[in-house]
Amino acid sequence: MSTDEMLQVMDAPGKAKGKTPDGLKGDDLKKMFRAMFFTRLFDQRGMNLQRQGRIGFYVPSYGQEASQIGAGYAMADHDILFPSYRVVSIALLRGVDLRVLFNQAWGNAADLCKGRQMPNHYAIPDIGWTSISSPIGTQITHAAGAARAAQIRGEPKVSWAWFGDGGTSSNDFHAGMNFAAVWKSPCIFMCENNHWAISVPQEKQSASATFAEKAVAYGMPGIRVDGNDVLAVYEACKEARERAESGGGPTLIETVTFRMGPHSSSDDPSKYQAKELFEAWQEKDPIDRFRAWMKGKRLWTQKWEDELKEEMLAEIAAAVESAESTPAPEVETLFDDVYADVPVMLQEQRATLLDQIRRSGDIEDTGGAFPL
Ligand SMILES: Cc1ncc(C[n+]2csc(CCOP(=O)(O)OP(=O)(O)O)c2C)c(N)n1
Ligand SMILES: [Mg+2]
Repeated sequence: MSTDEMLQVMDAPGKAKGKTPDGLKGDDLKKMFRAMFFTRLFDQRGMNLQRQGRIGFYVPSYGQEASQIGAGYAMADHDILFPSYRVVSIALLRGVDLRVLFNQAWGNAADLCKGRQMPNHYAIPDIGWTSISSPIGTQITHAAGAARAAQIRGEPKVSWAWFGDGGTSSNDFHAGMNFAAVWKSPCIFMCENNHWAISVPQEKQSASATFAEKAVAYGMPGIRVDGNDVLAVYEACKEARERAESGGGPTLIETVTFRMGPHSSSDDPSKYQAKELFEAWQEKDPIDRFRAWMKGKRLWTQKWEDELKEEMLAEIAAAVESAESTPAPEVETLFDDVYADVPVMLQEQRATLLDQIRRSGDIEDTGGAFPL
């Protein structure tokens, strides 16, 4: 397939265009739908919590559920993940306890990141999920390095990096793509082309006709896939993973999708995005398309979805309650984990801070939303 064609299994309304990818049974398809649907509900709750002033920041992935779950379903449990801040879906697909995710949103004492990362910047070692890197594109080189390390050690792991259309403008995109291609390392580069880098449209980001074609110059396959078609994304990713595992080297996959929401809870796309554009993409909502396809195969009923929704909302509510009622980390933990022996200067700062808290009762809560 050339890099300007687009792989599709479903057509836009959700009718079959190609055949169902090999190896996917009814249960697999239901699990994929479940994870996409769960992600939408989780994101809605995350945004609401931010609007209610209960968490400081949230990044939704509205519209990108198929682009992510198609990849998530193609990966092995032992693979190494370098997601972006816009990916929570794969944690949901992998059955991560929701308290892990909401503890992170609150940055409370039970948070695996100990309250030191922005919300949505998860680190989940149990599933090979490395800490989210905020500077755009940096996870691309991390993934290429981890893939090379796995190759040297002879481990059958594949490394996956997620980044956006904007991420392809970073230095790290060049360095990571080049490095992985030269060494033929087992790395899959998932470029989620959601058409926006905050308010910068895709056409102001790159002069290439497609993002997939950038792969050609590095010497690796570039696949362009309908990112709102979960089966097409799965097919492309499964093939890329087989290639990576068998020594065939890296692949760049461009999933053509759309950010059907704000960049983050601090953004308002109505300031820069035409309403018509959003409406046109709403017609291609990946969950609606997959639902229609599943219905055609008699794998979906309204009753099943209603039951799923009830069960998921209850699970979310319980995790929110648990995270919100867990206290913040002790202030002195701020000084832990960097040095085995805390240097004198930091010991002094810690003493000053604790003294201030003793005298004033607490530290000042600066509150407010994050800027990005
Ligand atoms: C090096 C760097 N520059 C700028 C930013 C601010 N920033 C945060 S997200 C973002 C847009 C990224 O767009 P894209 O890569 O398309 O990913 P998307 O947010 O659309 O998923 C920018 C510019 C940053 N985090 N890091
Ligand atoms: Mg983008």
